[in-house]
Amino acid sequence: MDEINTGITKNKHLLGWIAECVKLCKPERVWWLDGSDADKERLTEEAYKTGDFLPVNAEKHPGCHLHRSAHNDVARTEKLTFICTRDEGDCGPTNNWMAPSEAYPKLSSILDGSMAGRTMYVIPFSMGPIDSPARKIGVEITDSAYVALSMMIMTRVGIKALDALGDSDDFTRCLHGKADLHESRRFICHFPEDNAVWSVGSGYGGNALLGKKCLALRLASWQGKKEGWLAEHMLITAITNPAGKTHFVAAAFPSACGKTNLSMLVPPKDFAEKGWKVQTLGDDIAWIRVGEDGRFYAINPEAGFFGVAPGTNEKTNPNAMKTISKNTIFTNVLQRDDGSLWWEGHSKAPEKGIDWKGEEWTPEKGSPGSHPNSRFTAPLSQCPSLHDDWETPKGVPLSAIIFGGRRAKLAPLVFEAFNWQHGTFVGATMASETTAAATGAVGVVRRDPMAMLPFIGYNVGDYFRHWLERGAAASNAPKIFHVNWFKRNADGKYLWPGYGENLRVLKWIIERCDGRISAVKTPIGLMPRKEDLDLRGLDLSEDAVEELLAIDTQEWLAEVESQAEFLSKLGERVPDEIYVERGKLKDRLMGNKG
Ligand code: SAT
Ligand code: MN
Repeated sequence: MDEINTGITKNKHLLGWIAECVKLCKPERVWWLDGSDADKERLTEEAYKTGDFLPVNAEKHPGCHLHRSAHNDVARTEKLTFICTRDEGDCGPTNNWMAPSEAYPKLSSILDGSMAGRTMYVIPFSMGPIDSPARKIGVEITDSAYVALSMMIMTRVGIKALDALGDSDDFTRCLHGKADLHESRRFICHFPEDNAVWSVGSGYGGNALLGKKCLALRLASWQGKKEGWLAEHMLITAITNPAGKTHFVAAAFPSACGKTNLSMLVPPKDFAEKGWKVQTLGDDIAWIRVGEDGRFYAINPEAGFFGVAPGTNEKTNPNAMKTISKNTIFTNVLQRDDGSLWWEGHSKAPEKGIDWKGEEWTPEKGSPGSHPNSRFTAPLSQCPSLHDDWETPKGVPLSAIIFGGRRAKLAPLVFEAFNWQHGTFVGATMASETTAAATGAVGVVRRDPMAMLPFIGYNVGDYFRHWLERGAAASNAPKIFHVNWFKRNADGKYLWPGYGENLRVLKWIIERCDGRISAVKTPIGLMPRKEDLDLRGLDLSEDAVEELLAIDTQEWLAEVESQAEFLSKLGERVPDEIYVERGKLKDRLMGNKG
């Protein structure tokens, strides 16, 4: 059998596992990624041969490539995602469970011979800076050149990861095969007890770039529970005030709710003039440990952005536009006649083009030209707003954790939790309208604890317990807040302008962290008064501000009932503290002292 870059490791655990996978998948060739530029170039050529990459206008998009996925393979498929623990109780009610004894044979039979005539790429990678004590090594096997090249952007790949691994057996075994991409043969299976992920039948990001959601959230959350840290679906950003003081904050929003935009926020003009600065450290995942000083320290385990293209433009996110101006893989966007790329919300629609399905498109066609979950994959290092400490081994200290979602009603613009336990309850019961990042109905309100519903790799009750314990272990835990940029008025119009203006809310948040501004106690938490928010220069009516900060007691009482219904489905491991907080919220709403 043909082999490329053999001999780059002597690690017998790794060699033994690769030999097993070769025996099962029967590829024509094995290609070990060494992570060099030359390797990347050869692999890119290969991706053009296999059709994984399509050429784009190289003047407008230097170093960029277009990928079109199978039409049935455009988002994460949560229904086909499984946690395979020996005991079903450890998986818990929010995940699909499959016994390992069922999963291994089932996926083996699909993978058996599935790489015949194809290349098996072996990708050693690190999640987290190589020199960080928090980093984890994985090795992904895949038969997709698109996946291999995406991993080279999203993670730290090659010899450096192998060197970090040395002779150790401590790496995540990530086996990915496209097989025939048929949904009836698509499974994304996690084996936390074996530190392994097997994924078949999909080439889509979250299903196939196994370092991302599979390793860095589902398996990492399990490992974090055992080792005393948190793996969270959070962006990390740095906010510096005119006095030069920087606060790092992490924020958890569900997929496609603006984490990338918030992490790259550009301050409104008057804020920028005064010296406010926002810098980016990550847009999707944070690994958080309690430091010796009792603060929470966060690293971004990723090295790239896998962001939603539609809606991204010079106004909504100029930093993202610069980040993706070169060396970027675009998936399922539209191609104009001149080979340049376009998506809904990019700019004026072209008169015609080739849509994400590879078909001729005109605006009159009535279907989107780019898929609503079309994506860009770009290196973090290209982000103009990148913070200098983005790779600092011990991570950055967090002042605040922010939860948020899309809610047309109910949740006000911002509130602060009374304390860690209350904040954990706020995160545990948060809800959001669904988006195109996962298959299924869009726009339906669903509970999404800590924006982690699809990513908690173990029993959700144990996860809440872990949150409570981590907070208790930190003498200086961050303050917890909840935001909602998406509240609408009776006519269905957004009340808040969003984007750069969100800094006005972040300003209140960090002033709270500094103890420099007061808040009013309301039944749901601590809130700014109208005059506490810096809204100068913003064209917002008094009524709108009032609506944004309003709390409708009847709606909230209904919310508390709906929270109870949700919690009742989560099983016996939900800590009492969560129920206690719910009871207190209800009492406060009913006018009792909380
Ligand atoms: O799951 S992905 O990482 O592909 C995108 C998302 O849903 O956040
Ligand atoms: Mn995400």
